Amino acid sequence: MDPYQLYYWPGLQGRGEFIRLALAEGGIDYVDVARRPEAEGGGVPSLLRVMREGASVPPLAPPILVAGELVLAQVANILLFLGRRHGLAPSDEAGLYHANQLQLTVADFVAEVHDTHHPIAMGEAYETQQVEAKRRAAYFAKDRIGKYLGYFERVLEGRDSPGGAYVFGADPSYVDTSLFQIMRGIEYAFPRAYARVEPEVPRLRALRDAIASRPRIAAYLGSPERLPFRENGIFRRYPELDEL
Ligand SMILES: N[C@@H](CCC(=O)N[C@@H](CS)C(=O)NCC(=O)O)C(=O)O
Repeated sequence: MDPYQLYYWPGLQGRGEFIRLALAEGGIDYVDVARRPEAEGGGVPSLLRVMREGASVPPLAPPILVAGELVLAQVANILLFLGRRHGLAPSDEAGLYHANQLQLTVADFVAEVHDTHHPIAMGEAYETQQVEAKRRAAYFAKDRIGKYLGYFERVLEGRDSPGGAYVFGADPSYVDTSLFQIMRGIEYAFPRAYARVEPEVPRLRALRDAIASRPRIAAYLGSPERLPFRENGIFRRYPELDEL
């Protein structure tokens, strides 16, 4: 089978990173198409092309995964597909739906993080909506980081078992790689707010560290494909939004 094709805005981690991390953990072959040069069929034009004409059910927005004839969008949906196919999700029905439930909760969190710097218009610069962003971010930093991370900590607490470093036991799933990403991301974007929550989430911290030291993840994190967090993605560090 041809390698999967991932399409995502080039030059940033963004939501594409949740897919890249799962692909890395699974040792799954893929081409990050829009990161290739335009002259080789990559770049933004390749992404726009697959959105316009690539699918029986067209995607609204990236990330997009092409698997043969199948064109899939929505992070949680793509991960469900990869998780089932590549052993990155529980194999029983309840486990699979629970993985999806948790990933959808990650997606809700990601949307809230995004809205701290773009509360009004996603297509306009942060600087044009800074007043609203400050208000939105103050609420997010005060209430929402603790609520979401506290929730994921409770999920892990309920699953405490001698053999289980990960959400579903001894083997990591795509939910674990996603939790790794939000832990790293929130610490980057909201270091002060995160510092207040950190003591309350020991299991999440242990999970983050366990994922970081997985051999394939460690190799990916040390590779040029792992772009740094910066002020063009979901997790942005604007100190004025991280005031307590
Ligand atoms: N819920 C979707 C959100 C997709 C999304 O918002 N993608 C962003 C990039 S991270 C985008 O390009 N949005 C364009 C738009 O919504 O107009 C997912 O999880 O995949």
